This record gives sequence, structure tokens and C-alpha cells, in this order.
Amino acid sequence: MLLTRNRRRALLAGVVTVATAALGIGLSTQFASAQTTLRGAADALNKDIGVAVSYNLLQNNAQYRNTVATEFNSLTAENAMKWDATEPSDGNYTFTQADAIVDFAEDNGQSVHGHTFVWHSQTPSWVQGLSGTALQNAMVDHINTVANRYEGRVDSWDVVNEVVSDSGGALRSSFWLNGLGEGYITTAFQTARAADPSADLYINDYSIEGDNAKSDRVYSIAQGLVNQGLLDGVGFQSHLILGQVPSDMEANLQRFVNLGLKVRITELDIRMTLPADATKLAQQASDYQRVANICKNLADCSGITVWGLRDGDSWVPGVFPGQGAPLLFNDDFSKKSAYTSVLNAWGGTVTNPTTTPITTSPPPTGSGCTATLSVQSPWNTGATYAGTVRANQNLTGWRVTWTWPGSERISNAWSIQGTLTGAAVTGTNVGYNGTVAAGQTTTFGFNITKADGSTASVPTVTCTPI
Ligand code: G2I
Repeated sequence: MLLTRNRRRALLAGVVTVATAALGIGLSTQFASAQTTLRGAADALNKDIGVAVSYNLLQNNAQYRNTVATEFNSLTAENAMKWDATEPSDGNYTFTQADAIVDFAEDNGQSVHGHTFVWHSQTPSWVQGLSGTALQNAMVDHINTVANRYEGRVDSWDVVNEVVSDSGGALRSSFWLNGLGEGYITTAFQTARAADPSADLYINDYSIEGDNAKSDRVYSIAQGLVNQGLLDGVGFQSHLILGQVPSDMEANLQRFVNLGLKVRITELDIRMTLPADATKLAQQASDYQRVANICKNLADCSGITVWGLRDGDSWVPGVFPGQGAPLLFNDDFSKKSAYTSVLNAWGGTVTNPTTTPITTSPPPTGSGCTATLSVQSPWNTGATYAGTVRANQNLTGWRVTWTWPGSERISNAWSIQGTLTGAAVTGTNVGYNGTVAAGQTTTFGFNITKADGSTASVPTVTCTPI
């Protein structure tokens, strides 16, 4: 519930340094410059800006982790909490991936919107082969087990997903409906409510952004659930097509708000025919801005989750050949115009990274390798640094040392390990960045705190091959 999220955020005032224990990396978010990130802008509006994340990318890509932690205050597992991931065979639960995502969110002060308990897709065949009581028991057991595990850690759940047929008039014909009858929806919500009374419960669907037969059907289901005290919100997936944000989207969401519900844009992407060009990207930015404004205008819009970080991470090209480029970030993590338009809509402004003053340390010493530090983003009581190691010969490992001249101390670091937290720093490569060919560079990074509030300094670094 919002209370849970607010309580967590309240702990995060000021500059927050966080570590992702499960993934072995430290990250930091600078709230002092809050309005220059989506996360800062969303925090200021008390809304969620979420992203659907991939376990593999969180595990393996430091820049992905950093961007997810810096730009978003809410996470959804793109696949890791679905039934096929959490209970692939009857009663055998596997939570490695889901746990890692929830741990990451917790370590970075982010809320989690859970996706999803009951869906006709990505549900293992052992479930689909059941009927009657056995099917109902499997559903109840699954919801109980997953909801109980994450009670107090997952703030809201898509309890049922895509239960209305595309034509809209009827419930979707699925093994759920065929096996249990339409009461399965109520049973799912009753089970989820009892399992985690503090979580907000959502019904989630696509092509319901405008007022149409399908959203009418969701509306009547929502009404019934509201009357039983079982529903808190409606998720509008919003897998949109360029230039086709429904003109009545805000009015449509408003009618659900009028039922006493929250609304949420749960899976936003806006696809275009490839290749992208300047005209299409500008249209996309305008479309994203409209959606962001709709959520901003509605006090009961709990937030927006974009369905993936970078264009290349998106499900769209695989399902709609020739379509794509639907998200906010390019594959090199640079920000698209759509990013800027969302940030602006939510009251933030983009800072051009090339104009950020970067201070680089004096000429390095060492022969087999040399290293420099640069201050990427300073704030009152800390700073984020980037370190670069240049190989002057083929390296299979490296050590860097320096001494802080003042009160600077490393609070967390990534892509480097060693004795890091004192005045005298000795750091070595981690597993993946020790081998560097002559002439090539590799990087590491860290955050510092500086108790006296002085300017962050850039000491000379000594680099030694090991
Ligand atoms: O289809 C887009 C979304 C529509 N609403 C519900 C969402 O849960 C759904 O997400 C997508 C994921 O973005 C895809 O990543 O759901 C797909 C499955 O229906 C996901 O794709 C699947 C692939 O089809 C599998 O081959 C793959 O093993 O992802 C799996 C895990 O990577």
C-alpha cells in the first residue's frame, strides 16, 4: 500500500547510499539533485516510476544496475515472478531470481509491483492439465506461497492478468475460466487479500487504456471486486502504438478512480515501425509526455512502469517483427527524447552530462598500467567517482593505490575490491575486469562521503600489474 512505500521512502531522505547484497554491488542515489532524474521527479510527486527488469541483466550488467537504481523508484520482474519461474513443477518453488530482484529493490529503496499470480500464459503445463478442485487448490497454494514469501516487501500485486477477451464482451476463454468458472477471479483476490492484507491488489490488462468494450468489461469486474473490498487498483498495461494514445485515456482512467480505485500504467511502451527516425522519435516523445501527464493529473494514479529499460531489452521486436524502439533508453544507456519528455512532464529537467564539470586527477604514475580518477557528480556531502585503468602492457590483474588528502572515504564501490574504506586505499580488479590488453582501458567506480563538506579531491593514483 502507499503507506508501505511512503514509509520506505521516508527513510531515504537526503543522499542515500545503498548496497545490493545479493548482487554484490554498491550503488548510490543522489536525492540532492532529485529533479534531474525520473526517480527524483517521481519522488517529488509521490508517484512510482517503475521499470520491468530482467534478472540476467541485473546480475551481469553494472551499467544496467546503475541506471535502474538511479532512474527508478519501483521495480517489476519482467518474468521472474511469473508462475513458470516460481513454481515450475507442483510444489517446487524456485525463488532465486525473484529474491534477487526484491533484494535489489530493497537495497536501493525501491518499491516492488509484483507481476503476476494468475495468467493464462507462462503458466506451466502441469497447472493447465488440472481441473476442478485440484486446479483451484493449485491456484490458492501458489498465491499463498508467493504472497506470503514477499509480504511486506512487495507493495502491490497484479493478482489476475489479462482475464478479459480481446473482443471485450466476455471473459477470456482460458484453462482458468474453463476449469473453474468465472468465480476464479474472486477466489484469486480473496486468497491474495488474506495472504498479504497490506499489499495493494490490482487487476491488469491491455487495450483497456481507452473507453471501449474491453475496458467496460474490466470496469464491471472491478465494480464487483470493489463491492467486496477485494480490489485496490487497475493496471493499464499500455503497450501503445506510435501516435495512438487514446484521446479518452484520462477520462477512462478517471472513471476507475471514481470507483475509489488507484490506477497505474503498468507496462508502458510505445512502439514504432523500424527504423526509427527523428520524426518518429519526436512523436514518441510527445506520446510518452501525454501518458506521463495523464498519470500526473490523476492523484490516484500510483505510477508508471515502463516495460523494459533499453530498446534492445524490449519484447516488442520478437513479437511484432519490424516494430520496436519502444522504450526510454537507447542500447548504450543514453536517454531518448521520450525520457526527457517524461522527466519534463513530471517536473524535472535534464542536465546535459557533457556540461557537468568533471575533475580529473593529476598525471598518473606507474609503468605497466596507469590509472586516473574523475569526479562524475559531486554533492554536498559526497560524490560519485569513475576510475579508469589503462594497460601499458597486457594485464591479467591490476592494483591501484592512493591516499585521500582530506575527509573523503569510500562508502561503496563497484568493479573493484580490496581495502577501500580508509584514508589509504588499495583496490584490485574484480573477476571480469582484470584482463586488459595493452593499450586498452577498463573502469571501476565508487561513491565517497566527505564529512567536512569540502570539495571532493582527485588524488594521484598508482597502478601496478599483479
Ligand atoms: O507480452 C508483453 C507483456 C504483456 N503483458 C504481460 C507481460 O507479462 C508480458 O511480458 C512479456 C515479457 O516482456 C517477455 O519477456 O511476457 C512474455 C511472455 O508472454 C515474455 O517473453 C518470454 C519469452 O516468450 C520466452 O521465450 C522467454 O523464455 O520471456 C521468457 C523469459 O525470458
